[in-house]
Amino acid sequence: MKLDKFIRIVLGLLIVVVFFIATGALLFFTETALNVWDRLLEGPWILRWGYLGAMIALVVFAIYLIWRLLVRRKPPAAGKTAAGAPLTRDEIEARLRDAGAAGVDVSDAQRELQELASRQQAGSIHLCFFGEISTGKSSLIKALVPDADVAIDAVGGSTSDVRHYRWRNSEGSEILLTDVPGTGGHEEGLDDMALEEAQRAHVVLFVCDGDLTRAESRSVRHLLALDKPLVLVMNKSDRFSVEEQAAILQKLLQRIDDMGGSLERDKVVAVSAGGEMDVVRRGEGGSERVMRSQRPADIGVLVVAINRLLEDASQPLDVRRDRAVFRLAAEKLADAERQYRSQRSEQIIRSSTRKAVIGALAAVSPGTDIFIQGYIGTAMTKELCKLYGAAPRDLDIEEFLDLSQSRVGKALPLTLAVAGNGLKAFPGVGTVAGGLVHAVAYGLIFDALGRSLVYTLERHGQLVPEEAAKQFEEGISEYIEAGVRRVTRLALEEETDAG
Ligand SMILES: Nc1nc2c(ncn2[C@@H]2O[C@H](COP(=O)(O)OP(=O)(O)OP(=O)(O)O)[C@@H](O)[C@H]2O)c(=O)[nH]1
Ligand SMILES: [Mg+2]
Repeated sequence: MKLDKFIRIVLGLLIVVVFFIATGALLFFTETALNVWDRLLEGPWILRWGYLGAMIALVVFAIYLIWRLLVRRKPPAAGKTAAGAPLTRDEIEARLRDAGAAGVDVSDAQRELQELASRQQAGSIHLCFFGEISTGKSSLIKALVPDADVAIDAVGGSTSDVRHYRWRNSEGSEILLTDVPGTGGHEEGLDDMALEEAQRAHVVLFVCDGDLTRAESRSVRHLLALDKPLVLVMNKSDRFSVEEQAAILQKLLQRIDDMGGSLERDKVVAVSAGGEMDVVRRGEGGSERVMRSQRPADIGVLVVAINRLLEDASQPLDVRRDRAVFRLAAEKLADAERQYRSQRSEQIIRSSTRKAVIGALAAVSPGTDIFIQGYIGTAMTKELCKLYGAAPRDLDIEEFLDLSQSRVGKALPLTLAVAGNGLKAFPGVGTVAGGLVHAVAYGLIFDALGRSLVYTLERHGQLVPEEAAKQFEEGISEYIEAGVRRVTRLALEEETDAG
């Protein structure tokens, strides 16, 4: 109670003091301003207006500085088009130029555009047969182009690369049929190879041999999302009765509908590519011989569906194909950018960790704060943010480093222990000196700081100080365990260099 009253008296006195100071300041400034104004009135008009102009400029500059300091900057749009908006050639080329200038390896994405250019020049229509392994894609091509040397096998995975076959339809147009490896096999990379080729084609013939499996549904959904003109081909229909075939086709149409796609009835067809089968021939005297024989093919409806699609002028096949390739190039660019960022961030973290270790080795009485909140911490944070296209305010950087610093205290004993053990585990290190243990510990903390920052930048695309510091706190023991050998080796290198 007493204390409460005391505080109130002190506050009262404080208000009185502030009142006097404020009144004094007001009188002082008013007098000075009036004085200046009187003198300005006596002087030439140019001086008056120049003075006023300078005052306004100062106020505007001060407001600008405060705005920069306090108002959060929006993360840069970094060339992202609004979701769903189709990319144009100019957009993708501009992105490639920017990324290339920044040091990203854009060759994969560039190759897509070159391939597109050469296909545009050749002017042929590309049809890609796409589907799960062993559904009969190669057999369908063989049925369309009987002279072609197509690999067909009952054992899945008979097609392991991309091949193009020339087919002349009844109209006399030259069409390129693309055979790709079936998806869902075990060999790595083949699914991607097939999907990329499907994206490059004008039309995709999705081959299945019954109702869609879960994986097939996923592929079809993906192709529909890419706005690919599709024909759904149910092959091996010889295994089903006419009624069963009708039921399967109905089911397929229903599935496309459920996916939110639309496919006309004549774009879902049941065919039989034929394929090969073993036939047992009985010779004279009861001897049996197994012969390979060709099943008769029945692909008339497929040919009709293809011809209709190519004749349909409402389907701007070239425009849709180009767009799909631009999107594919953009995906490849995004992959290259991810890879570039991961390599560059590793370099940045390593070099900052090295500086922290060198600093700690040189320090007389080391303390983590001089590193984390000091020059090395700020420089690393800025560099990593810049790499991820984040433009944080200086205040955010400071806040992140402050918050992280307050978490270091708790983690330091553990870090020192891990550093000590790490050094002991290294062959050839004799008695472990305290300074070296500290240097490894600080290096580890830096390493963890950099990695947690990269983790949050990857997720948020900008520096959210609380998030990044939380990630640092939660992940520090894991990062330290993972980095101990690397950082210890680095510290030992530096120590030998220095010694
Ligand atoms: N019953 C029947 N079997 C077929 C038909 N078409 C193909 N087959 C058989 O299905 C098997 C696979 O045929 P492929 O043409 O190699 O299949 P694919 O889709 O190219 O296979 P991958 O290249 O491995 O993905 C072979 O044993 C063919 O004989 C058909 O219409 N009916
Ligand atoms: Mg094949």
